[in-house]
Amino acid sequence: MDTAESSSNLKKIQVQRFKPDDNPDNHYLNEETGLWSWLTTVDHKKIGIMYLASITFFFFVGGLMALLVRTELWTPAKTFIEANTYNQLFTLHGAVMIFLFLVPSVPAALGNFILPLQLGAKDVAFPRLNLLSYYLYLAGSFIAIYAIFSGGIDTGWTFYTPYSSSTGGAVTTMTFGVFVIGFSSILTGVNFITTIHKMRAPGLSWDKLPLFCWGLYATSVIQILATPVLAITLALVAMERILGIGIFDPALGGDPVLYQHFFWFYSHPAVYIMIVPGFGVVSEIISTFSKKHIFGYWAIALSSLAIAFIGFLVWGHHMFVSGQATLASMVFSFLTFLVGIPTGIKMFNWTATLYKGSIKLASPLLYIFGFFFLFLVGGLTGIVLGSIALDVHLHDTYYVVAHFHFVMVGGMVMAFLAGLHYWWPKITGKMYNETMAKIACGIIFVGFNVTFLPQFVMGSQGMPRRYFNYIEQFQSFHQVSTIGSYILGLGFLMVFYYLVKSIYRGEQATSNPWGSRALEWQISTLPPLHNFHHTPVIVNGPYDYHKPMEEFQLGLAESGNGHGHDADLEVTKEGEDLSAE
Ligand code: HEM
Ligand SMILES: [Cu+2]
Repeated sequence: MDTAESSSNLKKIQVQRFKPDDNPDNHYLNEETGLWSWLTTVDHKKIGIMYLASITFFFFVGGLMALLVRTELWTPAKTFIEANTYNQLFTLHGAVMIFLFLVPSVPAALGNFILPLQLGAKDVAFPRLNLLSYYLYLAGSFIAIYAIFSGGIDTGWTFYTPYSSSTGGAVTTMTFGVFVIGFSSILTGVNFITTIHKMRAPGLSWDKLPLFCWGLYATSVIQILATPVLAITLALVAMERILGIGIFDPALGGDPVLYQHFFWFYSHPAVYIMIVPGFGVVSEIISTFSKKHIFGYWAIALSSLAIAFIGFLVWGHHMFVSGQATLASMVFSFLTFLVGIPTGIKMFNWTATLYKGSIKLASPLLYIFGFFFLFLVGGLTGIVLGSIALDVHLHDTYYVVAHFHFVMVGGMVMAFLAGLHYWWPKITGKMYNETMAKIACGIIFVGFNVTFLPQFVMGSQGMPRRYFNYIEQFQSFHQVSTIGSYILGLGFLMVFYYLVKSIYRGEQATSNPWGSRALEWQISTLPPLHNFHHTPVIVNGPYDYHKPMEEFQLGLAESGNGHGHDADLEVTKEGEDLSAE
């Protein structure tokens, strides 16, 4: 066939093709067993799974708090909890969802598992640092949970001063927890950047790098540059509280607007920590399920970096009504609109990839379609909020709440679920119930819209966020929203149910159930402990669907030792003698 002919044109790399075994006896789950082997593992796959278990736990903790908040809002006055408890609940909901769930969700959980597999590496660059990151995350999370029981916090997840400098409760403990988690995030960023630079298999040039890796790369840059600012800011708040140094509190001679600058200098880029890796997941899934080369590879890869860069220049759009100079507001507003350009480029390229593809509407793609619709609404309402005149009216209303939930839940959580379904067979070796997955996706989509669409309406009519009481005019909106949140909760529970069930009862997954060309699907399921039996040599790109499948079965480097960049290897066709150098 012309398979061999086309690959023999590439004179540089020697390749022998072999099919991955579908059910090998030794894999990463049975080579080391027992609790201790998990707790001390430096295997990126197991660390990824530990993150996955942890974020799932915190997702349901945060979700429970959200349901309590929504239930309390059933009536305009007190329904069943005290106002103070209510303030603590929405604060913890926000803090848990952002710092304990969303920031580590795709990068630390899915990224850890998939990144080295996509690079053809046997692990991340610093495996022990990776384990340390996990324990820092866990330690920070426990400190944050401890804060709940030692007084609670009611400042909102933004910890705005001067309130956070003076209110009682466990603000210092909580900020310390977030500080520790911040280090986990920074170290993961360092690890991933080094891994992508240094651990790519021979032949895996930058133009063959999967777009998920590009997404993680852009995210890591933000994590390294922005997180330290948050850490210092929270340390300053703690110093103000403990030592009475006047930094942000006007009563002590400080400036509260300074706090807002510091906070949003991290937290706007942080929203991209939460969404850019999701973009990477979208690209992988779209290409796999439309069996087409991704349209505009470089446009998608570079727009992630562009978003990461512009994301550093727009923080002032959170401060249009904080007494910021009008000129500064205008500049921030203009720069905010610019974010729409690289994001629009991505949307265009994804749509163009689907166009005339042979689309298979499996559950991961269904979640991606949910992402498309919801993220589009989230992004466009962001442009609305970025217009100064409109934001003066909408600031701190339910419109903002709806906007960022469309982005964070409709965008990132949907992308996360899509990625989880997509890579689930590789991670667990099992197939979940596809019908249930489709139904759950539908329930989540409907529940989400019922919850958050009414919030745009009430917000634009003036319903403020974070209020315990409200005027009766808004009651029906709030009630619809509350019902929606139960539907949404049901959908998430269902996902949890069938995924966990699949581990025990699911059908055995083959090594490449989606027929993907990407490297992580070319190894056996479950992956071996060190991922690749031999160093793979990358000849084709991860989206080369125009080439026959046989070309994608793993090649092995002639003298691979797991680190090698053997430059002068030659290409041979299937079965040819490898020893002929
Ligand atoms: C990409 C992921 C995004 C996430 C995760 C996100 C998240 C958030 C969050 C959490 C807030 C609320 C801040 C608060 O507590 O007051 C917010 C507000 C805001 N977002 Fe986004 N956002 C994203 C994208 C965008 C985009 C694309 C734009 C504009 C192009 C945008 C513009 C704004 C503006 C102007 C506000 C301030 C609204 C106000 O305070 O009145 N956001 N966003
Ligand atoms: Cu922002």
